[in-house]
Amino acid sequence: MIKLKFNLLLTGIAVTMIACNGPKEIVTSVSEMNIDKGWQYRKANDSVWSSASVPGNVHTDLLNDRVIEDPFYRLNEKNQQWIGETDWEYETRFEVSDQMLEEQNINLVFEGLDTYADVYLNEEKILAAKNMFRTWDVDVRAKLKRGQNTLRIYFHNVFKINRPKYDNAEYRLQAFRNNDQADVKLNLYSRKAGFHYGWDWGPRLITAGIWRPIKLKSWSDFKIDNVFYKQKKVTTELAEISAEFEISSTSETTADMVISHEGKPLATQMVTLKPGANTIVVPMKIEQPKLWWTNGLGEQPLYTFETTIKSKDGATDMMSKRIGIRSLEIVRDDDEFGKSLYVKLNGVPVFMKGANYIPQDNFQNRVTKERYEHILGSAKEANMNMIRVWGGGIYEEDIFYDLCDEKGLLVWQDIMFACGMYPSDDDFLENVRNEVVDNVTRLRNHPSIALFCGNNENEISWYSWGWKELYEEDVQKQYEADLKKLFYKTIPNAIAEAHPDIYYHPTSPIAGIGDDRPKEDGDTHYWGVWHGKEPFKNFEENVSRFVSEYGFQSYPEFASIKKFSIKEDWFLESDVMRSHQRCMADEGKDLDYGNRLINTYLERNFNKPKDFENYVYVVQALQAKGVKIAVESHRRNRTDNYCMGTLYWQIDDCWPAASWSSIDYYGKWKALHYQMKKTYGQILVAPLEKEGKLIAYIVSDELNPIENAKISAQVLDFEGNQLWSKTETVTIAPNTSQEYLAAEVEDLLKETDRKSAYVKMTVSSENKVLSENRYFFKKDRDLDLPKANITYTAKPVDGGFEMTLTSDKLAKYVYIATENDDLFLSDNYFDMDGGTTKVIKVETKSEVAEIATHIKIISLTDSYDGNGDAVK
Ligand code: BMA
Repeated sequence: MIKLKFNLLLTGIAVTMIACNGPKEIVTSVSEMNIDKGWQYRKANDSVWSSASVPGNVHTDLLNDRVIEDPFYRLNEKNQQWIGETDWEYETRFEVSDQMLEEQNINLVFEGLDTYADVYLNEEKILAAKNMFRTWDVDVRAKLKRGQNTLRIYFHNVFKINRPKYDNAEYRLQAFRNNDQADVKLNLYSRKAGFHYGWDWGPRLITAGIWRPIKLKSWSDFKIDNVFYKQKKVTTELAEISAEFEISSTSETTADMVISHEGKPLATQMVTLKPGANTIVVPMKIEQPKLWWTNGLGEQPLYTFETTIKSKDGATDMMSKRIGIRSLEIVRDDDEFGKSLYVKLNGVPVFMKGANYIPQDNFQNRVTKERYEHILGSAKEANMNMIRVWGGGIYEEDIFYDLCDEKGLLVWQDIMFACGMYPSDDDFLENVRNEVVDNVTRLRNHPSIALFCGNNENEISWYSWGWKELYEEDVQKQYEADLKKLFYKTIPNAIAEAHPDIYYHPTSPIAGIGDDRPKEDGDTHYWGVWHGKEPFKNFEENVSRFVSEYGFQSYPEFASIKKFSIKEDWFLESDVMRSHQRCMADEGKDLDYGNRLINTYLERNFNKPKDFENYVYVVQALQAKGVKIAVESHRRNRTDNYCMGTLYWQIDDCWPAASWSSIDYYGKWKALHYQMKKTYGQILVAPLEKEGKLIAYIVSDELNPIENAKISAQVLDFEGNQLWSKTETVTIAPNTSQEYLAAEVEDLLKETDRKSAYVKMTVSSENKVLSENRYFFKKDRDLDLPKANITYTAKPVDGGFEMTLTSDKLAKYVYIATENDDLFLSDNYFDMDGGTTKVIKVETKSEVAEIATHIKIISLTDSYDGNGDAVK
């Protein structure tokens, strides 16, 4: 038997075991070789090969080769459509040693092929892959040669394969269309990320290639294939865990199995393995476990369990996995309002604050660890505790879930289906079943995984978007039966195979979708604001048990726009700006639909910005304003577990464009993200004007009461004079929302009027401000805002500098603009009361003097002069 160096299989990135005990010399009979070198690619059957990067895709290879230009720049995407309509080939050579050939098992494992790929080993076809989300594991022992072997992968263009399926179908399938490409429906037949075909925030770039690693795995004797640490019962006293292993063995053998944590054995068992697949269950008990909590409620302790299995004759394998110990339940109880949908973590109902997440790039190989760290770190920073991995993208990389585990972010994981009708023939169902088992097995040990959801909007689209009416009754019945097969049978059964106890949500939204289910049952997507042009105020009347989607668009800041466009593009109707705005109507014919929606709201709320640069600034303020109203309503309504979650659409972008995101493609926080950091705080003071009264609600996500807290309300004029004030000492009730202070608006405005004053509310405890909010009685457009003069001083501090801003008068949406990428501000787009100062921490490696040359500080009144023509 060949003994190779210890090859650690990890889900975690931090290896507790190694950190605690120092590197160990462990041998295992399983070896792994990455096939990532020497790759070449070519247009199918071309004579010339060029070098390729693996993992990667054909677009980034062509870009490296300078065959194409940056697809995100200006209109480049338009003339790159041929790439997706072409067949491509990839090839490499790798060496196989005599030693390896002596192993009893040798497999090639393809972790991600996009999408229809015929794989040839030494010119013999070994695989016809047809699902980018699956892992393909092929026994190649008999096909490998001593010395050099050739691996060639032929990628068929998806249209060629899908077209006959589409043409020969019994009935036509529908898909959400947001660009002018009718063939987007063809994609329903392939298991490939929906957004590759374009979405209402993303370009149409149909990739092909080896998008995840290829590994050659060899072993003799036995191999641990995977483990599931099933948490049977978790309390603060005891965690009862059943460690369930799948082990492949080549012969009948007995071995010692030891599971340890930080070098200390937790469970030891003698196991008897039979040839083939074995399931071994090891019960484990952990006394006084440190429980895993979501961001804001506690720590995220993670346990790395290391399992070693060793037979008498010295064969060894080991596996290391990191888990978090917690109990998690999705509560779906009938109650006085309908049927709940909330997370109970370690026995406590927890309100979910978060966002929807889309892939961070059209080209997955460009999403570095740093980019994951930035987006998920920003989610944590903005006090989120849940991220929804939306169904039109990808099952994310391991690093994504590792970071969610570390940051206390629960994951609402969609299965990859979105906004479409899908086929349900046996071959398709079997393909999906395998995809689901692969991915649930990969993800099930992460404490961050909260639930699996069958799809995004596949039912609402059928029942409420007019699709059902397109068909005769018999087809309607057939399709409804097909939909049930896929989302109520195949998928939940596949999930249960790998993770029997997790909650499965068949579709999002599940409530109010036009079928016969009640409105108050589970989650809703509320798009009355935006698509429905309803006023922001309507967010207040459209609160459901869990609002899993809603949002409002904005543009990236001007410095970001400059990166993908040139001066002549800087107006809304330019070809470039239109092309970077994908929210369209009438199958892509109405290019100005998205911008018109923005402008409808802009005109309702703000003065007309004087130029394009100010336009993008004001639109960010507009987005922040709208979503703030939504989140405050959702959080105010958490009393009695009525509304227990809010996930705005969307945290990130896959390319630079107008979209609903709170962080742009280049990683810059928009006004919305800064706003969410405040509005998602553990304590929120949320004012509401109702029936002549201004009411202060305090929402607390804390699990303990806060005694002796102070709530104060001040009426201020725009010069900073206090016209009225009231302070009360209160106990803030835990994990709920309550009304604490109420005043007649008439009394508040005795000495002033709605246009000239506002109410500032502050909640503090032990001299620490817990939440601060301002309530304006009129829309920004109708306020008598003075021109504010803002000055600043700066002093170097560790890691950057500190800016102290002073404003003589009320300044709204104070925006510190800079073109420097290496710069992160602790706050931006904030309000300043008249005659006050505010300190901002600026993280940067640059010198103050350098930044000072191009920093620009403006507030709302600088954005208009009455003659603006940016909004048309
Ligand atoms: C939701 C999402 C996406 C879409 C967004 C904005 O319904 O599920 O399909 O991008 O709306 O329109």
